[in-house]
Amino acid sequence: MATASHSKLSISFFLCILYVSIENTCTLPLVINTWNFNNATNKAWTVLKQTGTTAMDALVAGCTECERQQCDGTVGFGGSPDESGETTLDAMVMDGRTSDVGAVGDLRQVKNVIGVARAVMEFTQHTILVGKSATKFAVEMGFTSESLATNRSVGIYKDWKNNSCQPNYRENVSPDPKKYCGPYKPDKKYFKIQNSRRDKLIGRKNHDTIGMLVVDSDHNIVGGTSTNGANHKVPGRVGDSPIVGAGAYARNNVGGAAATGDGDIMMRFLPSFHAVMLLEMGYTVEEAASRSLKPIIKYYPDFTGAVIVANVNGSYGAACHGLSNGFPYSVRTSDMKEATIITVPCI
Ligand code: SD4
Repeated sequence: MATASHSKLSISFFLCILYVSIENTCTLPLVINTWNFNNATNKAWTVLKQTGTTAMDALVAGCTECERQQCDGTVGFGGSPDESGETTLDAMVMDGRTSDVGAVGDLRQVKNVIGVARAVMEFTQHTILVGKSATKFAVEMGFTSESLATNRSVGIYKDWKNNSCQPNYRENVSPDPKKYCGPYKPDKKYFKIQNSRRDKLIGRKNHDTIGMLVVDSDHNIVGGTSTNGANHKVPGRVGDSPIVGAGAYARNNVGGAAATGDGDIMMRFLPSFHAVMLLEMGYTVEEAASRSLKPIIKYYPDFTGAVIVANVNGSYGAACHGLSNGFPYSVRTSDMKEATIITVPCI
């Protein structure tokens, strides 16, 4: 009898350990974001704890902090100049209560891109605005128009020009974009037999978006992203970050997800939407995160990227692919005094 209950105890102890090791669960509220951007996490947390604020206020404040601090040089102004040397920005916000979304792509000359994304949600019936017209909208809404260039972005651009415009996102054009700068023309001799992006242009060092999820004490969830996209992109390029379901997704009663990495590849698979659908089907946050990357890996085995996932009850996790040192994300819950960085190994 004693032995039976002892083994029962050890089995449940084992199951508990197993559960803890695959699923982090916290007391709400919860703020979680990609990479080790813990100042953004703490900022969102502080705003969330003030009276009269919403999860959306917290998310926008957290991502704005990252834009101001130019997190890793890949969020905010002064990073990732395009082929013409200009920094352009992408961002989105999504409210899980209503499925309301605001997004902006290829935004020029306005620093607070996540603020503009929120303005698209709050002051229009549209979902996404892009390019110079988005700048005009932003100025109408009270944002300042100013140059996003810095000494750093000018230096990155000059080095790239001096290096024969390498690395380079063009393909199937003349002159050979692997050797020469443009202008380019289509190469008529070319027949496409493989999917694009056979070269690894996106890695840990040139690409980091902040993707954030906030779950308030009433289980409301919001998600959002902010980035300056890909270094040396073709002007006009919009990445995955402002695309709903790709950059981020949030649905009340279920959960949310946000992605970072090679957006040109990742947006083809809507990993954030996919992860939330997997949560809805009953998968754990960890399973939803890793399963959402599986179709991408199947078609693009060399892609680099990661996804964070949270459900509305406070479980959270992440998965990554192609990052040799794993993927760090930052989280803060009621059980923590400060934002905590957790690193997951890649699948
Ligand atoms: C993009 N996904 O524009 C973004 C950049 C990024 O980690 O996430 N980097 O492709």
